[in-house]
Amino acid sequence: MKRLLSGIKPSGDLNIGGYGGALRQYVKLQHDYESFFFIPDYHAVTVYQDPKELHERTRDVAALYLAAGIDPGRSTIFLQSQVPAHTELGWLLETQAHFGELKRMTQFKEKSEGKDVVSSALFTYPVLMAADVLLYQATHVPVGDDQKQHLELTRDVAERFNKRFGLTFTLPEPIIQDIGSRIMGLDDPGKKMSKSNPNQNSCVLLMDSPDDIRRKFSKAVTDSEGQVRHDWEQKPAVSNLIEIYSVFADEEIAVIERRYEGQGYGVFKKELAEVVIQKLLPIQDKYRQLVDSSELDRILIDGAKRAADVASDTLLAAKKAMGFVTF
Ligand code: ATP
Ligand code: LTN
Repeated sequence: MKRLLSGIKPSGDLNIGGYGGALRQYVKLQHDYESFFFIPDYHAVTVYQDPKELHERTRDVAALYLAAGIDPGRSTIFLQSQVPAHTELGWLLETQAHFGELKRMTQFKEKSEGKDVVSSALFTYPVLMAADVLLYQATHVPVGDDQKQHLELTRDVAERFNKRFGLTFTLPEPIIQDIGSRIMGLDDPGKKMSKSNPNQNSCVLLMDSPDDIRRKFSKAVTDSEGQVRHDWEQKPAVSNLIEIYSVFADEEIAVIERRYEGQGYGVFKKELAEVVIQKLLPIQDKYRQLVDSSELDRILIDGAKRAADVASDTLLAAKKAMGFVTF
């Protein structure tokens, strides 16, 4: 049986990077896998989150999962903090993860750079992520390119555990798509479009108004060549915009290049904005209907129960394998 697990942190307003790298894939893949989509709220608090904002954003992400097309009848949707097995297995796995390998994690290096104080949870973050995945015996994990290293660590920790204590965990494979797995900032194609980037013009949010989306794309950096051509080496900014177009229109890069041949960046950027707006408007409408509904609560409560059933079996197996007294 193929099983999928993935999640988006409620650490900021969801942007089109998270949509292209993760959410869009979730919606497609749920038809081919038994799927678990969760909200890693415990991961979000590895850096400070205002309590009121965390509360709101957690509901926002859940509502956006549904609005984008995740079907709660087919897939299990839940909050990490509602299933205590995550932190319990996280602790057990910390005994198998090495200090040195955690120190090499690029996300930790990036997020801790230049900070006077860094939480120890930010450091052990990838081990909790390993627990998220391994608890469900996930065979596949759809993620953006930046999470590849964390999944390699997940596999290493699982392998180490299995060797030492007997076969307990399934080794998961990442699913990283060719196009859309690394959407870059509109102001700087050298930096990943990120929820945590303070520059407002750098990212388009899923809940941005049509006018904001038009303004942000019209300000996006390009180059002086004037040709809509995909070439990451020579033309990273334009290539990024073409990839966003491809993700939102569900069209091949070559088709887009041909359509805008000889047209310059002005027309291309305008039409790109419209493609994104057309995709987002229905998602935004559904989000508004769902975000404060009791239906959302019901889906999350039900999802946590279903998730806990699966997770508690794996946790028990891991505890037994390690020699804990269990009843
Ligand atoms: P933060 O910036 O707060 O760390 P994030 O956006 O990097 O947040 P998540 O929201 O948890 O982190 O990411 C959810 C998923 O979206 C992950 O699989 C991640 O790889 C993917 N993702 C995030 N940003 C991008 C991006 N710019 N391009 C493609 N995929 C992305
Ligand atoms: N680390 C991921 C979020 C995350 C995740 C997971 C993704 C936490 N646990 C399990 C996939 C599977 C991030 O920073 N985007």
